Amino acid sequence: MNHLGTKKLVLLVGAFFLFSFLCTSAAFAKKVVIGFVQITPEGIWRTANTESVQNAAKEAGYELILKIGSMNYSSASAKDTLQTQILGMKEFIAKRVDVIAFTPSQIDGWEDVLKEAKAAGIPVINIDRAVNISDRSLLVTHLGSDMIEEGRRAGRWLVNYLKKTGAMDKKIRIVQLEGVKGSTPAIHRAQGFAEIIKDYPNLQIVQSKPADLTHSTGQEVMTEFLNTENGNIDVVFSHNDEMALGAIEAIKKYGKKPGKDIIIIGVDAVKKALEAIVAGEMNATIECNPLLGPQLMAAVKDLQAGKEIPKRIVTKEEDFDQTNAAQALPSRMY
Ligand code: GYE
Repeated sequence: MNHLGTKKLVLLVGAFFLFSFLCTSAAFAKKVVIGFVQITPEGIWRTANTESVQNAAKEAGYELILKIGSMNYSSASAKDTLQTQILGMKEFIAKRVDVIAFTPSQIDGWEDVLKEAKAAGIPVINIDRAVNISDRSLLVTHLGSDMIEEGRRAGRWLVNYLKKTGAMDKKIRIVQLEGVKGSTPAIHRAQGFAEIIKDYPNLQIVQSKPADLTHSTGQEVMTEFLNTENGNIDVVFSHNDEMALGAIEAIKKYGKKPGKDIIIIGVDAVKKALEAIVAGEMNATIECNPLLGPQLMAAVKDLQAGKEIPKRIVTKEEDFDQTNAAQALPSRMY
């Protein structure tokens, strides 16, 4: 080969390598697309959760398509919300997104659509609320809180508090503000709480009803409880802080002192609940961390890299009361 021929060959090989480098480099690589089936926002927690997922996707350089359940999320519209969510997942399957992330509005009813996703070869990550399915291979992983344990933590907190304040020899009348009917937080938190208090016959749940995880319904249902029980209530166990904050208003309107006349326990540990604890109007909140975005994106990254992912990733959480709420307040983002 003469000198010119060698030069041409070097150039050609160089161009080939440059081309293949560009094709695999970030600039030319196809963006990973994540379809996220979310629940209609019911309060501060959900908004913080959605934003965490959106921000983390942006940071990771992934495209995120968001589908929310329906316009209104309540026990009355639970079936519709579930149907809208399932349709959202079907759309993602038809679109052939790279990964589907979802949080179920209802615990049951997911097996068929998850089978469709599996058949289409689309990996599905369940975040936040767990689902009831018989075939765990339909999910890559479940990332989120252990909500049965959250219920137990609330029960344990109450038992310790009653022991500490010397009230354990009395009959304790508890009312429960439940989450949306058929939803994981409602089912699991009630289950965990009941498991703990069953060992103490003086602790009795006298009223329990869904208040749909919202502030306004929490207030409404608490007013109803106060009226039917003639104010004779010692403890409110609320499946989230939003409803607990609504209950605080109902108790004040009824003429009683929340946090003093009636013990109030919530779940989530949102800023407003920590403030209510510091103000002495609420007694405890069981943290449920909504900031799942970074962990979700880390799982997607591992998935893309073909790494093994644990079938269950449980988020780390704390309990807050008078002893530590003020300390946590300045860094609470939501
Ligand atoms: O506790 C509540 C929201 O699914 C864990 O949903 C979440 C719950 C959270 O309505 O505030």
